[in-house]
Amino acid sequence: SGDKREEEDNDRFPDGALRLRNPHISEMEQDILYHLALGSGSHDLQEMFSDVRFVCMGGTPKRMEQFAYYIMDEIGYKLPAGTTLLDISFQSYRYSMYKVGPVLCFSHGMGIPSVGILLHEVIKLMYHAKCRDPIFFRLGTCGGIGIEGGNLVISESAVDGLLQPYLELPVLGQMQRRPAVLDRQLAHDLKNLRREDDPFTVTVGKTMCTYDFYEGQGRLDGAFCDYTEEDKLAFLRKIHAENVVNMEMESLCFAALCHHAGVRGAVVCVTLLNRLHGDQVSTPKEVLNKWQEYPQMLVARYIKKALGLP
Ligand code: R2B
Ligand code: URA
Repeated sequence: SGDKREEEDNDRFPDGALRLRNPHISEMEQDILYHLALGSGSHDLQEMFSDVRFVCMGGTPKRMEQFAYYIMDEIGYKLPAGTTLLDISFQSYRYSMYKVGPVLCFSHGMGIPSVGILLHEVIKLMYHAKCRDPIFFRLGTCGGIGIEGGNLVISESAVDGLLQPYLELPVLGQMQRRPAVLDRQLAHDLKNLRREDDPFTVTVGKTMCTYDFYEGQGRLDGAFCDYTEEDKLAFLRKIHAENVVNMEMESLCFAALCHHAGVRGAVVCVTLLNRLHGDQVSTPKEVLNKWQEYPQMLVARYIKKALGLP
Protein backbone atom coordinates (compact mmCIF):
# COMPACT_ATOMS: atom_id res chain seq x y z
CA SER A 1 0.00 0.00 0.00
CA GLY A 2 0.99 3.66 -0.35
CA ASP A 3 1.28 3.98 3.41
CA LYS A 4 3.73 1.11 3.62
CA ARG A 5 5.92 2.55 0.85
CA GLU A 6 5.99 5.92 2.58
CA GLU A 7 6.98 4.30 5.84
CA GLU A 8 9.79 2.43 4.10
CA ASP A 9 11.01 5.64 2.49
CA ASN A 10 11.16 7.29 5.90
CA ASP A 11 13.41 4.49 7.16
CA ARG A 12 16.08 5.21 4.56
CA PHE A 13 18.00 8.02 2.95
CA PRO A 14 17.44 8.27 -0.83
CA ASP A 15 20.56 6.15 -1.46
CA GLY A 16 19.21 3.27 0.67
CA ALA A 17 21.30 3.99 3.78
CA LEU A 18 19.39 3.47 7.04
CA ARG A 19 17.99 6.30 9.10
CA LEU A 20 17.98 5.58 12.80
CA ARG A 21 14.80 5.95 14.82
CA ASN A 22 16.86 7.45 17.61
CA PRO A 23 17.67 11.19 17.58
CA HIS A 24 20.37 10.81 20.24
CA ILE A 25 22.89 8.82 18.24
CA SER A 26 23.73 11.51 15.69
CA GLU A 27 24.30 13.98 18.53
CA MET A 28 26.83 11.78 20.28
CA GLU A 29 30.52 12.46 19.79
CA GLN A 30 31.13 8.76 19.32
CA ASP A 31 29.06 5.61 19.61
CA ILE A 32 30.63 2.57 21.24
CA LEU A 33 29.21 -0.74 20.03
CA TYR A 34 30.21 -2.34 23.29
CA HIS A 35 29.29 -5.99 22.63
CA LEU A 36 30.95 -5.96 19.21
CA ALA A 37 34.13 -4.29 20.49
CA LEU A 38 33.79 -1.62 17.78
CA GLY A 39 33.17 2.12 17.92
CA SER A 40 32.51 5.03 15.62
CA GLY A 41 35.37 6.93 17.28
CA SER A 42 37.91 4.11 17.41
CA HIS A 43 37.18 2.56 14.00
CA ASP A 44 36.44 3.88 10.51
CA LEU A 45 33.18 1.94 10.29
CA GLN A 46 32.36 3.27 6.84
CA GLU A 47 35.73 2.16 5.50
CA MET A 48 35.37 -1.24 7.17
CA PHE A 49 31.72 -2.06 6.45
CA SER A 50 30.09 0.20 3.83
CA ASP A 51 30.10 -2.61 1.22
CA VAL A 52 27.99 -4.95 3.41
CA ARG A 53 24.73 -6.02 1.73
CA PHE A 54 23.85 -9.19 3.62
CA VAL A 55 23.91 -9.77 7.37
CA CYS A 56 23.69 -13.44 8.38
CA MET A 57 23.26 -14.49 11.98
CA GLY A 58 22.90 -17.78 13.81
CA GLY A 59 23.26 -19.14 17.31
CA THR A 60 26.80 -20.44 17.61
CA PRO A 61 30.22 -18.94 16.79
CA LYS A 62 31.44 -22.19 15.20
CA ARG A 63 28.48 -22.53 12.83
CA MET A 64 28.78 -18.92 11.73
CA GLU A 65 32.50 -19.32 11.13
CA GLN A 66 31.70 -22.37 8.99
CA PHE A 67 29.10 -20.34 7.14
CA ALA A 68 31.66 -17.59 6.52
CA TYR A 69 34.02 -20.07 4.87
CA TYR A 70 31.16 -21.67 2.96
CA ILE A 71 29.87 -18.36 1.57
CA MET A 72 33.45 -17.32 0.74
CA ASP A 73 33.70 -20.41 -1.47
CA GLU A 74 30.23 -19.91 -2.95
CA ILE A 75 30.73 -16.28 -3.97
CA GLY A 76 34.36 -16.86 -4.98
CA TYR A 77 35.76 -14.35 -2.50
CA LYS A 78 39.52 -14.51 -2.05
CA LEU A 79 41.31 -13.63 1.18
CA PRO A 80 44.71 -11.99 0.74
CA ALA A 81 47.40 -14.69 0.42
CA GLY A 82 48.50 -16.18 3.74
CA THR A 83 45.60 -14.75 5.77
CA THR A 84 42.64 -16.43 7.50
CA LEU A 85 39.24 -15.07 8.46
CA LEU A 86 39.38 -12.90 11.56
CA ASP A 87 36.75 -12.89 14.31
CA ILE A 88 36.30 -9.11 14.25
CA SER A 89 34.61 -9.12 17.68
CA PHE A 90 37.14 -11.42 19.37
CA GLN A 91 37.79 -8.76 22.00
CA SER A 92 34.18 -8.71 23.15
CA TYR A 93 33.98 -12.41 24.12
CA ARG A 94 30.21 -12.12 23.54
CA TYR A 95 29.45 -12.50 19.86
CA SER A 96 31.66 -13.55 16.97
CA MET A 97 31.71 -11.68 13.69
CA TYR A 98 33.21 -12.50 10.28
CA LYS A 99 33.20 -10.40 7.13
CA VAL A 100 33.40 -11.98 3.67
CA GLY A 101 33.13 -9.12 1.18
CA PRO A 102 29.45 -8.06 1.10
CA VAL A 103 28.44 -10.71 3.67
CA LEU A 104 28.69 -10.08 7.41
CA CYS A 105 28.25 -13.12 9.68
CA PHE A 106 27.43 -13.02 13.39
CA SER A 107 26.69 -15.46 16.16
CA HIS A 108 23.76 -14.22 18.26
CA GLY A 109 23.68 -16.65 21.18
CA MET A 110 20.44 -18.13 22.53
CA GLY A 111 17.21 -16.31 23.12
CA ILE A 112 15.54 -12.94 22.68
CA PRO A 113 17.70 -10.86 25.06
CA SER A 114 20.90 -12.02 23.37
CA VAL A 115 19.74 -11.49 19.78
CA GLY A 116 18.11 -8.18 20.79
CA ILE A 117 21.34 -6.63 22.05
CA LEU A 118 23.15 -7.79 18.92
CA LEU A 119 20.47 -6.35 16.63
CA HIS A 120 20.63 -2.91 18.28
CA GLU A 121 24.37 -2.81 17.64
CA VAL A 122 24.26 -4.31 14.13
CA ILE A 123 21.52 -1.88 13.05
CA LYS A 124 23.63 1.00 14.37
CA LEU A 125 26.66 -0.47 12.60
CA MET A 126 24.72 -0.43 9.30
CA TYR A 127 23.84 3.21 10.00
CA HIS A 128 27.37 4.34 10.86
CA ALA A 129 28.80 2.46 7.87
CA LYS A 130 26.09 3.86 5.54
CA CYS A 131 25.28 0.38 4.20
CA ARG A 132 22.62 0.46 1.49
CA ASP A 133 19.48 -1.70 1.77
CA PRO A 134 21.08 -4.47 3.81
CA ILE A 135 19.11 -7.74 4.13
CA PHE A 136 19.23 -9.65 7.42
CA PHE A 137 18.98 -13.44 7.66
CA ARG A 138 18.71 -15.65 10.72
CA LEU A 139 19.96 -19.16 9.97
CA GLY A 140 18.85 -21.34 12.83
CA THR A 141 17.57 -24.57 14.27
CA CYS A 142 14.07 -25.28 15.54
CA GLY A 143 11.58 -27.90 16.59
CA GLY A 144 9.12 -28.79 13.82
CA ILE A 145 5.39 -29.12 14.50
CA GLY A 146 4.25 -31.83 12.11
CA ILE A 147 7.53 -31.67 10.18
CA GLU A 148 10.20 -34.36 10.58
CA GLY A 149 13.82 -33.50 11.44
CA GLY A 150 16.13 -32.32 8.67
CA ASN A 151 13.69 -30.01 6.83
CA LEU A 152 13.55 -26.26 6.43
CA VAL A 153 11.03 -23.75 7.73
CA ILE A 154 10.94 -20.15 6.54
CA SER A 155 8.98 -17.96 8.96
CA GLU A 156 6.18 -15.92 7.41
CA SER A 157 5.79 -14.14 10.77
CA ALA A 158 6.51 -14.81 14.43
CA VAL A 159 4.25 -15.15 17.46
CA ASP A 160 5.03 -15.42 21.17
CA GLY A 161 4.03 -18.29 23.46
CA LEU A 162 0.50 -16.82 23.72
CA LEU A 163 0.20 -16.63 19.89
CA GLN A 164 0.54 -12.83 20.04
CA PRO A 165 2.19 -11.43 16.88
CA TYR A 166 4.38 -8.83 18.58
CA LEU A 167 7.44 -8.44 20.76
CA GLU A 168 6.67 -7.11 24.22
CA LEU A 169 9.36 -5.24 26.15
CA PRO A 170 8.91 -3.25 29.35
CA VAL A 171 10.30 0.26 28.65
CA LEU A 172 10.25 2.95 31.35
CA GLY A 173 7.70 0.95 33.29
CA GLN A 174 5.30 0.51 30.37
CA MET A 175 4.84 -2.39 27.99
CA GLN A 176 6.12 -1.53 24.54
CA ARG A 177 4.77 -3.65 21.66
CA ARG A 178 6.41 -4.02 18.27
CA PRO A 179 4.83 -6.13 15.49
CA ALA A 180 6.89 -9.20 14.56
CA VAL A 181 6.48 -8.80 10.81
CA LEU A 182 8.79 -10.43 8.28
CA ASP A 183 9.23 -9.71 4.57
CA ARG A 184 6.75 -11.95 2.69
CA GLN A 185 8.42 -11.47 -0.67
CA LEU A 186 11.82 -12.43 0.71
CA ALA A 187 10.34 -15.55 2.36
CA HIS A 188 8.68 -16.48 -0.93
CA ASP A 189 11.86 -15.86 -2.98
CA LEU A 190 13.86 -18.04 -0.57
CA LYS A 191 11.33 -20.86 -0.77
CA ASN A 192 11.55 -20.80 -4.56
CA LEU A 193 15.29 -21.47 -4.36
CA ARG A 194 14.65 -25.04 -3.25
CA ARG A 195 15.80 -27.48 -5.91
CA GLU A 196 14.10 -30.68 -6.88
CA ASP A 197 17.03 -32.83 -5.69
CA ASP A 198 17.51 -31.10 -2.30
CA PRO A 199 17.42 -33.55 0.63
CA PHE A 200 14.99 -31.28 2.53
CA THR A 201 11.49 -29.84 2.14
CA VAL A 202 10.79 -26.12 2.61
CA THR A 203 7.68 -24.97 4.48
CA VAL A 204 6.58 -21.35 4.94
CA GLY A 205 4.52 -20.82 8.08
CA LYS A 206 4.24 -19.14 11.45
CA THR A 207 6.99 -19.55 14.01
CA MET A 208 6.32 -19.62 17.74
CA CYS A 209 9.17 -17.92 19.58
CA THR A 210 9.51 -18.83 23.24
CA TYR A 211 11.48 -17.69 26.28
CA ASP A 212 12.49 -21.22 27.18
CA PHE A 213 13.51 -24.46 25.46
CA TYR A 214 11.84 -26.80 27.97
CA GLU A 215 8.60 -25.76 29.70
CA GLY A 216 8.27 -22.77 27.35
CA GLN A 217 8.06 -25.18 24.40
CA GLY A 218 5.84 -27.67 26.22
CA ARG A 219 8.55 -30.30 26.67
CA LEU A 220 8.13 -33.16 29.13
CA ASP A 221 11.90 -33.59 29.65
CA GLY A 222 12.98 -30.44 31.50
CA ALA A 223 14.01 -30.31 35.17
CA PHE A 224 10.39 -29.43 35.96
CA CYS A 225 7.05 -30.31 34.37
CA ASP A 226 3.57 -29.61 35.76
CA TYR A 227 1.47 -30.90 32.84
CA THR A 228 0.71 -34.22 31.16
CA GLU A 229 1.63 -35.56 27.74
CA GLU A 230 -2.04 -35.06 26.74
CA ASP A 231 -1.85 -31.38 27.75
CA LYS A 232 1.30 -30.99 25.70
CA LEU A 233 -0.15 -32.62 22.57
CA ALA A 234 -3.40 -30.67 22.86
CA PHE A 235 -1.37 -27.44 22.88
CA LEU A 236 0.85 -28.44 19.95
CA ARG A 237 -2.22 -29.47 17.93
CA LYS A 238 -3.95 -26.20 18.81
CA ILE A 239 -1.07 -24.03 17.60
CA HIS A 240 -0.56 -26.26 14.55
CA ALA A 241 -4.19 -25.53 13.62
CA GLU A 242 -3.21 -21.82 13.73
CA ASN A 243 -0.51 -22.53 11.10
CA VAL A 244 2.39 -22.58 13.59
CA VAL A 245 4.86 -24.99 12.01
CA ASN A 246 7.92 -24.59 14.24
CA MET A 247 9.29 -23.29 17.56
CA GLU A 248 12.53 -21.52 18.32
CA MET A 249 13.76 -18.69 20.53
CA GLU A 250 14.79 -15.58 18.55
CA SER A 251 12.38 -14.96 15.64
CA LEU A 252 10.01 -12.63 17.53
CA CYS A 253 12.75 -10.15 18.36
CA PHE A 254 14.53 -10.58 15.03
CA ALA A 255 11.30 -9.86 13.12
CA ALA A 256 10.22 -6.97 15.35
CA LEU A 257 13.56 -5.13 15.31
CA CYS A 258 14.18 -5.65 11.57
CA HIS A 259 10.68 -4.38 10.82
CA HIS A 260 11.07 -1.38 13.13
CA ALA A 261 14.41 -0.52 11.51
CA GLY A 262 12.96 -0.84 8.00
CA VAL A 263 15.33 -3.72 7.21
CA ARG A 264 14.18 -6.71 5.14
CA GLY A 265 14.61 -9.85 7.23
CA ALA A 266 14.12 -13.60 6.87
CA VAL A 267 14.28 -16.49 9.33
CA VAL A 268 15.34 -19.85 7.87
CA CYS A 269 15.54 -22.73 10.35
CA VAL A 270 16.18 -26.45 10.05
CA THR A 271 13.98 -28.72 12.15
CA LEU A 272 15.89 -30.98 14.55
CA LEU A 273 12.85 -33.13 15.33
CA ASN A 274 9.08 -33.33 15.00
CA ARG A 275 7.70 -32.19 18.34
CA LEU A 276 4.50 -34.19 17.76
CA HIS A 277 6.70 -37.30 18.16
CA GLY A 278 9.05 -36.34 20.98
CA ASP A 279 11.10 -33.82 22.90
CA GLN A 280 14.69 -35.05 23.08
CA VAL A 281 17.16 -34.14 20.37
CA SER A 282 18.52 -37.67 19.87
CA THR A 283 19.75 -37.55 16.29
CA PRO A 284 23.51 -38.25 16.03
CA LYS A 285 25.80 -35.21 16.04
CA GLU A 286 27.14 -35.87 12.51
CA VAL A 287 23.60 -35.89 11.13
CA LEU A 288 22.69 -32.70 13.03
CA ASN A 289 25.80 -31.01 11.64
CA LYS A 290 24.78 -31.99 8.12
CA TRP A 291 21.25 -30.65 8.68
CA GLN A 292 22.60 -27.33 9.93
CA GLU A 293 24.09 -26.74 6.50
CA TYR A 294 20.64 -26.70 4.88
CA PRO A 295 19.67 -23.12 5.86
CA GLN A 296 23.13 -22.03 4.66
CA MET A 297 22.57 -23.64 1.26
CA LEU A 298 19.32 -21.75 0.67
CA VAL A 299 20.65 -18.39 1.90
CA ALA A 300 23.86 -18.81 -0.15
CA ARG A 301 21.74 -19.34 -3.27
CA TYR A 302 19.82 -16.14 -2.54
CA ILE A 303 23.01 -14.14 -2.03
CA LYS A 304 24.65 -15.50 -5.17
CA LYS A 305 21.57 -14.68 -7.23
CA ALA A 306 21.35 -11.17 -5.76
CA LEU A 307 25.03 -10.63 -6.60
CA GLY A 308 24.40 -11.82 -10.16
CA LEU A 309 26.67 -14.87 -9.73
CA PRO A 310 26.00 -18.15 -11.57
C1 R2B B 1 17.10 -22.80 18.50
O1 R2B B 1 18.01 -23.56 19.13
C2 R2B B 1 18.38 -22.95 20.36
C3 R2B B 1 17.93 -23.81 21.51
O2 R2B B 1 18.51 -25.09 21.43
C4 R2B B 1 17.74 -21.60 20.34
O3 R2B B 1 18.68 -20.57 20.19
C5 R2B B 1 16.92 -21.63 19.14
O4 R2B B 1 16.16 -20.61 18.74
N1 URA C 1 15.61 -25.14 19.02
C1 URA C 1 14.49 -24.92 19.74
O1 URA C 1 14.30 -23.79 20.23
N2 URA C 1 13.62 -25.92 19.93
C2 URA C 1 13.82 -27.15 19.43
O2 URA C 1 12.98 -28.03 19.66
C3 URA C 1 14.99 -27.38 18.68
C4 URA C 1 15.88 -26.36 18.49
